[in-house]
Amino acid sequence: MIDEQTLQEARNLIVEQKKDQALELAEKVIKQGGDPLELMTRGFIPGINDVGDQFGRGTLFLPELVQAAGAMQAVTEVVNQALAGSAEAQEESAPVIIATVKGDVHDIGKCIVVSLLQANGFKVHDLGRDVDTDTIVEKALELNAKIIGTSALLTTTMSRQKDLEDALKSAGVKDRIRTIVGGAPVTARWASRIGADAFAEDASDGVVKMKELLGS
Ligand code: B1M
Repeated sequence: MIDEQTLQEARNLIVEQKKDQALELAEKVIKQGGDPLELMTRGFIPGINDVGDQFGRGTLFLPELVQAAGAMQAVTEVVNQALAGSAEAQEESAPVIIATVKGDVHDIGKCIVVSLLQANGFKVHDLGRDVDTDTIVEKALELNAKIIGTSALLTTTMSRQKDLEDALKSAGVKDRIRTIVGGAPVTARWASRIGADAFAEDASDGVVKMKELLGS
């Protein structure tokens, strides 16, 4: 368990956009044997969520949001490297495709999901961010993927997840490729409304749901 004071410090450093200090803290905690995922979920993520809330209320502006995102991205890389270090041998299973949907450049959460999946032995093909539906489907077919996971952070880009369901149906492969959706505005209700096979609340839930989907 990481102590509350350290978690609070991690949170504050993101809110205050102190990238170098946030990096130092991440490296120190991981070196001391702290759980990188706990540092992320109980420290840095609440920090960036706080930034998002302030941005939404108009008490913090785009340049600060960008700075805070830069700090968040830097610590995410350190955390992801630590997660990758603990990765088990990758399974010889069919690969999983992950992407942030077209029109959306938010990829911090998606990258955490990818790292945690890899740490759990999944063979992941990360297509990146701002990826159009056709590319996702083409890649899934080319790699014979069993699961496609998409992330959407904007209410305006969530509809791309529905487009993907439609595209899989049109290609006649909806029954053999499972889909999982995630991202801050995405809910279980949305997943069921668009016909996605699963919804994941966070990265750990993503791993659980992927395992369930592969087993079904
Ligand atoms: Co933007 N942004 N942003 N932003 N941004 C939000 C999403 C917003 C809610 C902020 C706000 O207003 N309160 C708002 C959206 C409002 C809406 O849609 N109604 C918003 C806006 C408006 C915008 C711009 C339009 C701002 C502008 O330019 N005027 C613009 C849009 C750009 C675009 O995409 N076209 C924009 C830009 C940016 C930055 C580039 C500055 C930066 C992103 C940098 C990057 O990602 N490389 C940024 C950031 C950082 C945020 C907030 C503050 C934080 C997002 C984040 O990284 N969270 C965000 C506010 C918020 O979400 N609270 C906000 C931490 C991350 C770990 O969580 O991504 O939710 P998250 O991922 C979680 C889970 O959701 C889940 O697991 C992850 C780990 O726990 N998950 C999955 C996610 N995907 C999954 C997939 C899965 C499974 C689980 O399986 C496939």
